[in-house]
This record gives sequence, C-alpha cells and structure tokens, in this order.
Amino acid sequence: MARDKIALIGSGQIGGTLAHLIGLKELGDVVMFDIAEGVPQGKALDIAQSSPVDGFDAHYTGANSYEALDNAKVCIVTAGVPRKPGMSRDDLLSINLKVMEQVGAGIKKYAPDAFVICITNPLDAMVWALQKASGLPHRKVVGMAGVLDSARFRYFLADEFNVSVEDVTAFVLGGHGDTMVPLVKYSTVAGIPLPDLVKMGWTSQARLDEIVDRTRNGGAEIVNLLKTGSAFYAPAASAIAMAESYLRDKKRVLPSAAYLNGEYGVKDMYVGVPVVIGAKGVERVVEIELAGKDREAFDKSVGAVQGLVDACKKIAPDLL
Ligand code: A3D
Repeated sequence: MARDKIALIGSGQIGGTLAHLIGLKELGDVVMFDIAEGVPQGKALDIAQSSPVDGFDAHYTGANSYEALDNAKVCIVTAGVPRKPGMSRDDLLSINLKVMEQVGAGIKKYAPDAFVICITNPLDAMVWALQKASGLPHRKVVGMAGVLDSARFRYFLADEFNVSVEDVTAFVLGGHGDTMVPLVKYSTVAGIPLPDLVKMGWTSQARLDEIVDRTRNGGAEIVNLLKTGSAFYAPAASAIAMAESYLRDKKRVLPSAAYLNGEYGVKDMYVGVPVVIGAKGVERVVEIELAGKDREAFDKSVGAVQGLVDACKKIAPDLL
C-alpha cells in the first residue's frame, strides 16, 4: 500500500517539528511547503537524513509551489506570522487572513479531498477563513488548539499532584486565547473529578485557580520566555494527534476548533469543542450541557471569537 501524503503548509518552527514527528511515527510521506525559498527544501533534506539513524521510511520533499500539494491526504497549515512579545493573537489577524486566502486557494486546487488542520493564529478566526477560502466541507477543516490547551492543563495538574500525565484528563472548551474555558468538573485524575480531589485534600481551590489561570496564559508564558517566537513542540505534537486519528480512523475524542451549526447555540462559527475525529473527518460534535458560570464563560469566549470573525468579514467581504 502506498504511503499517505501529508502536506505541511508553512515550514517554520511548527512545520519542521511536524515533519520530524511524522517521520518518527511513520505516518506517511511529507511535502513541506513555504514561501521562503530553500527553507522547506533544507528542512526536508535534513530530516530525511535523520531517517537512517532513527530507522523510519518516509519520502521528504520541499517546495515553493502549491502544485506540490497534489493529492495530499492531510494538510497542516502553519503558514503566517507568529506572535512576538507584546503582540496579541488578534494583532496577527489581518496579516494571516491574507495568508489563509492564498493557502485556501492552493488547497482547493490541489488537495480538495484532504483533511485540513489549521494552526495559524488567531486560530478560531483563521480556521473559519481557511474553510471559506478552500470551500472544503466543514467536517474536513478543523483547528488545533484544544489538544494543546488541554495538554498544558494536564501537564500542570500532573506536576501538582505528582502523578503520571497519562492518568490526567482535561476538558477545555471555547476559543483559543485568554477566554478559553477549562472545565474543572470534567477534568480528572484516573476518573476522579478535580473538585473531588480538592475535597480529598490533594490540592486547594486557590491552587487549582492558579493552574487554570496558568493554562489560559500558557501560550503567552512561552512567548515571553522565547522572545523570538511562540511555542512549537507541543503545538506540533497536538496537531499530529489529530492527523493520526484521521489517518488511522482512531475516532479519538479530541477538543478541536470545529464548525458549529447550532450545537452549543452557536451558528456559522469555529469554536473549541470536543469532537470525534475519524476517517470521515469530524464525525461528531460532543455536546455537553452547560449551565451557570461555565455557560457564561463559554458565551464570553464565543463572543471573542465572533469579534474576530466580524473583523475578518470587514477586511475580506468577498470571502463570504
Ligand atoms: P514560523 O516559524 O514563523 O513559521 C511560519 C512559516 O510560515 C514561515 O516559515 C513563513 O515563511 C511561512 N509563511 C509566511 N507566509 C506564508 C505564505 N503566504 N505561504 C506559505 N508560507 C508562509 O511560525 P511557527 O511555526 O512558530 O507558528 C506558525 C503559526 O502557528 C503562527 O501563526 C502561530 O501564531 C501559530 N500557533 C498557534 C498555536 C495554537 O495553539 C493555535 C500555537 C503555537 C503557534
């Protein structure tokens, strides 16, 4: 059986890490695309040269032309400009919107059957724009943010409790950004919800609040440390989990920026919710009941995403 072709649109920090992980996991052959000449070619060659050492078989190419996307089964989009210190994700909007228009047109022409994972920020608005620009079915275009946000939450919790990250599950809803909604009562250690762990004396409510806060600002914490860019190892690992669930029809339940058409009371918007990802793309949106403070926080987050989408509509009315 021929190997699947995975196209990475954007070959910067995340793109390079994605390419390496795809090889290590033997998920398929890799095409790295970028507007920067030589960068995708150089990274592709470098990673290919690591394959004999690590013992994986994958074909790597680098390209500056969209033709290279031809027949890709998965496209992962990181093209654009990352956040610099002091810059909010929203500042990126107008630059990256133009990039999404170009990328969407390229995918439409050369890889219309692909499963597309968008990572470019501001995520929820960019994945919305990318779907519009590509015209692909909504179930085939998703955004990566929730897997990363919940991974951060899981890591902080595992560290707090001194238990394995494998036994910590976390539930995060809403847009990617400061308004994201980590749902404490659906987050567990080996099935024990966090509020019960507070009662059991494993941690205090105040510590838990601090961890939730740190999770919300997880991206900014790394931007401030790196100074020259944003996180890339964990974002790449998160997108790979989504791609793998699609390629291997694993039907994992993963928090993703998914198109909502009435679910959670939201229409024509991409917002972070748990979804089942399998061979058909987004096969199901998991809709839980939200009430009280959780509903309020979710609505606030949706409002923030709506603001970004409205700004996109103003900048590029012909996208609609
Ligand atoms: P970076 O290393 O700058 O890579 C971006 C690449 O895109 C560069 O190689 C550029 O040359 C390339 N590029 C720019 N314009 C185009 C274009 N028109 N067509 C093709 N390629 C182009 O950034 P990065 O890899 O660190 O981050 C990529 C994106 O992911 C940024 O928008 C980040 O803000 C975003 N990001 C999102 C998350 C989420 O959780 C959603 C986390 C981390 C980063």
